[in-house]
Amino acid sequence: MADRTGPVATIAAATATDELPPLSAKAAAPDTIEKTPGQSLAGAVSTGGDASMVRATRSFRRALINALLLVAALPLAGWAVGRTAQDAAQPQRAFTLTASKYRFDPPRLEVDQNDLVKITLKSADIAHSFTVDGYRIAKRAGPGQTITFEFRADQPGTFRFYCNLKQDERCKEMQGELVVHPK
Ligand SMILES: [Cu+2]
Repeated sequence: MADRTGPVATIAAATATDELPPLSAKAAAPDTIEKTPGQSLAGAVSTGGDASMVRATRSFRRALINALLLVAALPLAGWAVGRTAQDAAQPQRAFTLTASKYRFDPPRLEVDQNDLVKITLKSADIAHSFTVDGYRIAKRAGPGQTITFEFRADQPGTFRFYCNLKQDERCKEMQGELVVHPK
């Protein structure tokens, strides 16, 4: 027994002492890293081979991206809720526009951006149209007819509206302004 425990104990002791130098070298390493700037620091970090360091960087990056996504998503969510509420609501701006030879009355419509605009267009005599190129709108009301249509005023700016019908030369003179105030 004593024969066996003896060598084992010595080996264990030897192993322990063998491991000491590397341990103390590692313990000294941080000092070395702090004292040596630049390249040797980068070398020490990469040869230090810290996979956990890389992992930490990745998870930090992921957390950062998540935070950014959240920040980006919040106003979007608010916008979506606001929009749904707006869509459900009744038209916010209603106008009755009379078109006659050769003018629109009233000649100026003012709304706020994102308003739902409802227009009732009455042709008092011959056929006329309400055309806004910027909004790709062209609605025709036949002679003596009244039509209704809606659109979302999503682009701010001042847009010319006019009658694009060719039946009467002077319809060209019919025009007005749609003013959409930015939000
Ligand atoms: Cu006209």
